[in-house]
Amino acid sequence: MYQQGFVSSSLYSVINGERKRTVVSDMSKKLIYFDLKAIGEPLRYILHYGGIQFEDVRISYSEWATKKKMKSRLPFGKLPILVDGDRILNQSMAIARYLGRGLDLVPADPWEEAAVDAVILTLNDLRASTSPVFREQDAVKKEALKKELVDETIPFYFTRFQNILKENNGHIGKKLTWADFVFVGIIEFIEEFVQVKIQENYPAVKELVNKIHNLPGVKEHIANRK
Ligand SMILES: N[C@@H](CCC(=O)N[C@@H](CS)C(=O)NCC(=O)O)C(=O)O
Repeated sequence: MYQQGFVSSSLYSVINGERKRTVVSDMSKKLIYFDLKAIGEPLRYILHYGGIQFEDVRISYSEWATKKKMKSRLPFGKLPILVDGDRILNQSMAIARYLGRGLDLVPADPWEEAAVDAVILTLNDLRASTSPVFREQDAVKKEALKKELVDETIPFYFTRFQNILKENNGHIGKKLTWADFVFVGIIEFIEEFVQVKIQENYPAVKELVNKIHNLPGVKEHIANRK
């Protein structure tokens, strides 16, 4: 699961070397991502909720574009990554589950564990289906794609997600899990990415968003973020 060894000499030193000028602490955990919410923000929510000391490293696009060496030495050339001591983990969902395990945010029951995974993987299917809307350059075609998303795709998924929340007392699983944080963060990402409103049409979703936003650690993070 962990990229141990892979990073111990090359990547780890590059990541740290790149940031040496700005590092002000000796925290062993770093979340490295762009200066965006997108798929990084749910990880920040979990880290802040857990009271985990970490360095929230934000890479600017200009930095990314000019530092090809950094990209080439990442496990798969993409962000976010979590640096934990001398180990590096890529893939935001894997990072969320890893952080969640340390915070008792992964269901103990294997079926429950898989069930929350399934919801998040399904939400990620929906997220992937929003990319054509974002990328389309032709205004008329873009509008048609967005209409299909708003009229068909989002209702298809979100009536089902809402039922899951209702069955579980407002959570994705039987209790608060890593999946709740990711669910909220990814919905916010979709809303911003393709300029759609989801929360206002699905009260159980909005309730979960409010619940996560008001958790200790997350609340302060949101109050302080740009
Ligand atoms: N499935 C991956 C997606 C990673 C990904 O595509 N990251 C994008 C930013 S959201 C990236 O690094 N883009 C820069 C590039 O590809 O050069 C995850 O969830 O971590």
